[in-house]
Amino acid sequence: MVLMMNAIKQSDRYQSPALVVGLGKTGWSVVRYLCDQHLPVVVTDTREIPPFLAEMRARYPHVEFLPGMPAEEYNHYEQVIVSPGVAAVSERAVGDVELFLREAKAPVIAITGSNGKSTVTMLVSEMLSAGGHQVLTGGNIGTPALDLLSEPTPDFYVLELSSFQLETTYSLRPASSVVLNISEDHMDRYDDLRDYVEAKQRIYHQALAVVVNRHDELASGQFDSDTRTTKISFGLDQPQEGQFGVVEIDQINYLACGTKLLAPASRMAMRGEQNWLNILAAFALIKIAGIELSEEIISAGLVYPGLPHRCEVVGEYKNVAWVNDSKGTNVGATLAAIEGASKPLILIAGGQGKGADFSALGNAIDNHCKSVILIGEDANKIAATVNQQGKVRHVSSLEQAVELAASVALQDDTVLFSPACASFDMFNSYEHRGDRFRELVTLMMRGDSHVR
Ligand code: UMA
Ligand code: ADP
Repeated sequence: MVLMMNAIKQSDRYQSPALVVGLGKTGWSVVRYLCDQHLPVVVTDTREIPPFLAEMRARYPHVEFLPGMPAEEYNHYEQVIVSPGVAAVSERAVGDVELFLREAKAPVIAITGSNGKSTVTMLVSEMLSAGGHQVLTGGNIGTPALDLLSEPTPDFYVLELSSFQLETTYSLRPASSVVLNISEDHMDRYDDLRDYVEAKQRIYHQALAVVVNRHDELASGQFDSDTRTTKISFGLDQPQEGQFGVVEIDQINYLACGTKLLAPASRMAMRGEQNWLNILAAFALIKIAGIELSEEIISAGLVYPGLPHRCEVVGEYKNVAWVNDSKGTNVGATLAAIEGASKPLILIAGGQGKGADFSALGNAIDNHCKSVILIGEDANKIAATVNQQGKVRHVSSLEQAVELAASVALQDDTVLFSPACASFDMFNSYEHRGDRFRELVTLMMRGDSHVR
């Protein structure tokens, strides 16, 4: 122990410390990674008491914590490692994913897009595992990438990457990568949609092989015309040879690669055409990474039930279906959920809008919803985009929203909770929000008229 302390002191003396900005999940993984190599670290956060401060103080009491450091001071440090939630602060800043990639020894399959990232990440992981490959999964999905380095080297790393993480990543050379789709998100962080798309497109820059959505020009970008990189496309139409798509025969839709039928789409446990796209993208990522699509791999994708909070049926009561889509945190996700839901539809939406344009949501409410119950900070912004104002109801809590939905729902209706907004005005996270919705629906089904 004394020897180890000396080692820290010695390296402290000879190396200037790295600055870690943000002490959430990512910052804490970076601190552990650097401290466990006895590298000197200084940590800052805008909050006086960030989420992992107590853990850090207990485990690494020597690490200096300097809350509220002004961004101008970051440049005093040679190495600046920023959390994804920190908007670009210094040319020199890198993210945790960059540190991970400098050390990772296995091929990486990298997934981004506005919606479907976590679902496709899980599909690829489950399918590769079913095919007998060792897989480690992380990134934006929740396990910080650096934590994967403490496990034995797998056959593949499967990484979900957000636009924020891609902004500060330079060494990514994925075996295969995809931008699943683009719709407006995080407009409070980017100057315009082009900036957001540019960040997403970084996943393609040095990729060995790419998968593109052939019906989403913003997502596929330069790779629509680029012939230098190995490329496979996916879409819901009939695919050309070697591409993934849907073939209709005798009114049955088959997931297909070229003319080869892989399985009827109805065999998928996950519902909705958005999930046909997701599984096709996952097939393409695996194939282009050099793995044959065996029966085991295909079956694992078909039976995958989906993650909680993504169009998850949480109750059937008096012939009304209650669907939790709390992960619908942008307009694109909620549009897909509305499209895929059984009608007649009562929508519960609202929260923090992140600067989004809600007009497409307003149209969808006019055309597909029997009523909409709005909650949260940006409820009025959503309401303003609906032409048929008679459909709009405002309430001040999720509890009231569930109570009102229960009182107006008729047999065969669906109540869809898909906020199209972030949760932070009323909840800690989208999981917290979705768990509360599930709990309220369960209470309501038990016969409690007062869902509170
Ligand atoms: N902070 C600052 N200065 C800032 C901004 C934040 O000091 O300017 C501090 C906060 O006070 C807080 C800490 O940074 O203490 C939080 O850091 P963070 O917001 O980067 O969050 P982490 O806990 O590190 O989680 C991040 C991702 N969060 C974001 O990108 C906002 C998680 O994705 C991810 O799972 C995790 O790393 C592991 O990789 C969440 C997310 O919402 C699910 N992602 C967005 C999305 O999916 O739309 C991109
Ligand atoms: P992400 O990780 O990109 O947020 P998720 O798989 O967690 O994606 O799903 C987030 C939301 O997007 C959910 O509301 C889900 O129903 C919806 N969704 C999933 N796949 C797609 C898709 N391909 N296109 C549009 N929306 C989708």
